[in-house]
Formats: sequence, structure tokens, C-alpha cells
Amino acid sequence: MSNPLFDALLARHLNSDATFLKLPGGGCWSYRQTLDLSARYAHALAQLGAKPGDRVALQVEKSPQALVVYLACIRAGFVLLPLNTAYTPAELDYFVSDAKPAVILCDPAHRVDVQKIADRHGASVSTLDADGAGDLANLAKTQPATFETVARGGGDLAAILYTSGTTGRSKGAMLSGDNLLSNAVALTDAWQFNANDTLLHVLPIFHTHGLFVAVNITLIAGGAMIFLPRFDLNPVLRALPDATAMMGVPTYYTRLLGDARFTRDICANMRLFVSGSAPLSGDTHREFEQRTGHKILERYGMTETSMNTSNPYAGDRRPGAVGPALNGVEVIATAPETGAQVAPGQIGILEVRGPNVFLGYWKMPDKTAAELRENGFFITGDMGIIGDDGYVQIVGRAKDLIISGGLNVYPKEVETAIDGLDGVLESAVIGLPHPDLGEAVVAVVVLQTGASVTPQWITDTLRKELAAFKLPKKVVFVDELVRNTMGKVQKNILRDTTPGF
Ligand code: MCA
Ligand code: AMP
Repeated sequence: MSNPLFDALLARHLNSDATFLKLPGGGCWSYRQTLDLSARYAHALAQLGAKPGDRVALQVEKSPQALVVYLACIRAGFVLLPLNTAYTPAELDYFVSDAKPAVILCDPAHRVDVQKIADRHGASVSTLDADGAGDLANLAKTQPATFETVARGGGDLAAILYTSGTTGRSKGAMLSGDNLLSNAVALTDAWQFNANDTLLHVLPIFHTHGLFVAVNITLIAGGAMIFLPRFDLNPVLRALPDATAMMGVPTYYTRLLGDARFTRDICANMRLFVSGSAPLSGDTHREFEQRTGHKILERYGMTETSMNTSNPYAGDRRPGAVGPALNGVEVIATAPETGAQVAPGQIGILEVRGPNVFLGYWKMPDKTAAELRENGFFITGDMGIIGDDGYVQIVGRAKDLIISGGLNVYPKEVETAIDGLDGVLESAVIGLPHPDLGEAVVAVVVLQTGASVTPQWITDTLRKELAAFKLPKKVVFVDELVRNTMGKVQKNILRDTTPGF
């Protein structure tokens, strides 16, 4: 049965005793062990009601077992729907109502809340905790360790990843098996990943960066991963001497640089540090090189496209640039008003075309048509300059987006939540430079006359509705919001005048 994603990522590892995962307690999982478990999980998910093409929603803490759910989905043709563990029940309810998964996997601690959501939308629920224990693991134990691979075309849907939208409602980016595979192949090649590599894996596995970039490359190369539950300095510093590569958001690298134990010696075995998801400052790039002798390799991607450009592995890794387009990917810059391509060196909106570009937004044909041109170019909303040599430099965003510690926050969503609070007249949410997170969310709020509301009350009340990473790190009260003659709030002025961090 043909299933190109299974064939390329998993098939040849089925009987391999090579190490796939190295775990914090000292344990190791071989490829064979991991794949045997993925067969059991595939059976278990099928027993819970999932059929090929059905969505399987996954909102659980990072664990090897959570990763196995992804592999099980590949084998059984389920569409993985990974969700940030920070999402509140209200946010989860939206994703479930939109994507209609057959199965929702959640932490046992959230089962009661999730069951109510599942009952409303006709899904079944099973559990996995941070240690990989739970109902799903128990059910899997009773299942066979072989599984007849389900046939899937390369163009079939493999995953849906929700990304927030400038107008509020999150959009489900539909990624096919070929989208994932083409990007994984291009990156494995570009970054020279091989079976001798040990990737220090500290990213969450509910985003493209930690899931598809990190994991798929390792699977293609046949390497190993030191699989840590999260980015924490002590375990990372302990693990670094045994790793050859690491991927992270800029915050990981600034945190490492802030620790005197992070030295050239500790990186002696390393061959590659990759950064992405948010801009890496030239200062961090240079300081990192001085400290370790390594030039961080910065690349640029999006949920809708996976990776688009990368600084070269062998060649000029330029601070402040994200490198040329990856093999097979086209990147152009266009004028916002006309959509015409601008000359090299001119600022334009970056557009991307290639086998990496997603199929469209789930059940949102209008939004898909607005962002994905008929000629195949996806309009990223990032402003950039492409030089004569093809190197791309990102200079800003045409979309109103804040990237905080590598996580996207759309101001509109936070403004809508704040504006709905008692005592609030209106608000503007902006991103301000933050020493740890790169940018942090700040709310500038106008209260109704006579309202006795505190910043703390605003944050505490929002917490019930919004994932904690979207909450303002600072709430500032003003008498009025500065507007232009058209009545539009001038966020650039607010960014200049609001006290920062
Ligand atoms: C956690 N908090 C945050 C963030 N993370 N607040 C703002 N921005 C954040 N990124 C809040 C929590 O809600 C909590 O709030 C408090 O900070 C402490 O939480 P904790 O989990 O302890 O924080 P942390 O461990 O310091 O986490 C920060 C982090 C993490 C390590 C930077 O957010 C992280 O690993 N980020 C990487 C995200 C990522 O993988 N991005 C890739 C997606 P409270 O105390 O109020 O409850 S983008 C992508 O995939 C595209 C395709 C690409 O190009 O890569
Ligand atoms: P997401 O929607 O979470 O996939 O985030 C994608 C966005 O992250 C892009 O549109 C960019 O704005 C930003 N991004 C990703 N990589 C980089 C990078 N290396 N430099 C600057 N911005 C980046």
C-alpha cells in the first residue's frame, strides 16, 4: 500500500535497533521500540473511532508517547491536529467545533472539561499525561505491535495546524504529506543531517518548528534525539556535551548566553545551532559566535509553508538575514499595492511558492483565496528585502502580529477580549521589545469614566479566556488612544510612547 510519508520517514526503521530517543532519566528508545509502540497506538486510536482522514486532536504535555501519536497518525492515515497545551477550554472548544476531530487526546487532569467539549461535538476522549501514562497508553498495551499501513496519497491531508488570524478567528492550515516530506528532505540536505547526529530536542511538539522540522529531519537522517520535555537551562546545559545539533527560538539562545556555564567547551561536540520562529538579533548572533565559535544558522518559516529560506550550512551565515530560498522553494518580494514583484534590494511583501506551501485553510475558502494566489504564491505578510544574491532579510510585518518567545499573538484577539471586560472603553495591544522574549504583549487601555479597574484584574480576568502566553505582560491606562485623521489607532506612536521593559 502506498503511503509516501510512511515510506520516507518510518518504513526503513521498522526493524532498526539504532537509538531514536534519549530520555532525561537515562533511558533510550530504539527505532524498533518506538515504531512498535506507534503500531499499538494506531490500533488504539482506531478503536476509539478514528478512521483514515479523521482528525486526531492532541493537547498533551510533551512526552515520547505524545510523539508516538504523530507516528501512529502517519501509519493509519489520521490527520494530526496538535494543540498548544496553554489553550483554555474556550479556545479548545473553537478548534474542536471547527475541525471536528474523531478523537481528542488530553491530559487526565483536564478530562472532565474536555469530555464536555467532546460530547458537544461528537468526539471521543482519551488521555496521556506528562509521563506518557493514561487511558490511551493502557489501551495501546493490549494492541498488536504490527499495523497494516493505510494507503495515503502525497497530496492527502496529514496535519492541520491552527494559526491565529489578524481578524480574530484562528485558521486551520492544511498540510499534506508532500508538504511535510518535501520540506524535510530539503532541510536534511541543506543542514547535512545524518545518522551520526544527536539533536537536542527542547522545543514543544505542537508547532511546525519542534514537530515537523526537528522530528522529520531526524527520521529522514536516521539520527537520534535527546528528547527533553521543555527548554530549561540546567538540563539543557547537562545535555549539550552529548548533542551535535540544536534547534530553538532566539529566547533559548539569549538565555544560554545569560548563563556563565555556557562555554565553548560545553559545545565541543556540537556542529549546528539553528534559530527561527522569530528574529534573531545581530548582537545575539555575534555574541554567540564569540562565546562558542559557532555561527547560529538562522532560517525563516511559517506554519502555512514550513521552512522557506535558510542561511547556508557551508557558506556565509549572515547576522540579521535568513538566507536564500531552500531548494525547490521560490521566494519573491512584491509591492503591497499592486502585487508586482519589486526590484532586488527593495522592500516588499514576501511571497512563497513551492511543494512546501500548504493546501489552504480548513473550511475557509475566502481566507485561502485572499492569501494563496492562483499562481501558487502564498502571501506571507512578512516584509522583506531580497538581495541580488538571493539572501532574504526580514525587515518587518505587514500583519499586525506580536511574536513573544517564538509564539504568535494577534493583537486583535487580545483587544477583543479586553474590550469585552466591564469598565473598559477600548484598548490597543502592541508588542514592545523584551530582553527575554524578544517582544512582549502590552495592552494600552482606556477605561470608562468612573471605572475602578486594576491592571491585575484585567490580566486575571483574561486568563479564563485566553492562553496565558497571550496575556499582556503589562497593562497601561491612558485617557485616549492616539488616532490618525482616518480614526485609525496609531500603533507606531503607541509603541514609541508606551514605557517598555
Ligand atoms: C510561556 N509564557 C509566555 C511564553 N511562554 N509568555 C509569553 N510568551 C511566551 N513565549 C508564560 C506562561 O504562560 C507563564 O505565564 C509564564 O510565561 C511561565 O511559563 P513557562 O512555561 O515556565 O515559561 P518558559 O518555560 O520560560 O517558556 C518560554 C519559552 C517557551 C521557553 C520561550 O515559550 C518556548 O519554548 N517557546 C517556543 C515556542 C515555539 O516552539 N515556537 C515555534 C512556533 P503565567 O505565569 O502568567 O501563567 S513558530 C513555527 O513553528 C514557525 C513555523 C517557525 O518558523 O518556526
Ligand atoms: P507561525 O505563524 O507561528 O508559523 O509564525 C510564522 C511567522 O514567524 C512568520 O510569518 C514570521 O513573521 C516569523 N518568523 C519565522 N522565522 C523567522 C525569522 N527567522 N526571522 C523573523 N521572523 C520569523
